[in-house]
Amino acid sequence: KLLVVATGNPGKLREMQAYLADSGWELILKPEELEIEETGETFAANACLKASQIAKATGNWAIADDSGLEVDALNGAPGVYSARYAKTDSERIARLLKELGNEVNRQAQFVCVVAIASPDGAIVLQSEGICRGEILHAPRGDGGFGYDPIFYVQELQLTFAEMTRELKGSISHRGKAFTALLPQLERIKS
Ligand code: ITT
Repeated sequence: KLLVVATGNPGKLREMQAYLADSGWELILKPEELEIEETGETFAANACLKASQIAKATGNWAIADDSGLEVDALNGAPGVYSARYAKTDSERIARLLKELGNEVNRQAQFVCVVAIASPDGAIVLQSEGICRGEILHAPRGDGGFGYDPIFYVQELQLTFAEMTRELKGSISHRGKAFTALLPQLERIKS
């Protein structure tokens, strides 16, 4: 069966494709001109909105990911506004570091909600993953995307940007959401 990957973010797309590679679904990319406005106030609402609307618009099954970084000392910001926080990844990182300043509480978490919609737009599956870490004072590493260079995982003593995709995927918010989702996605296919 065909599954439309409903994202316009190349970094996310690479990770989603890796998780779905052996799922047995035939992946197709979302048409670039199909853009869904994220009007929801939660990751779950936006993931469902994107999956549902892309499924309806293409007449196929669709999978969407809504994710972001919640910083404890900023009361959860940028949260669902992580993509809209600034124009480029380096400007997003610069803004976050400026807002956080010399705050000693650097605790934060990445959150990811993945949603699957059937061709009629009904949401049939949803899965959430959370990964806790700390915000560094300066970026480290050049892998990954988004806020990865400032997100440090104490247990591994590495930022997400210093990890291989496999290592990041074994502990990340997106990795956890997909690990829970894949067996159920398998069931829908058959
Ligand atoms: P789509 O909606 O088209 O999928 P988007 O980038 O707009 O792409 P979101 O609205 O879900 O997606 O925004 C998520 C933002 O959170 C993303 O742009 C990154 O800045 C950040 N983000 C999410 N997951 C991340 C990860 O694994 N590593 C680093 N940053 C991440």
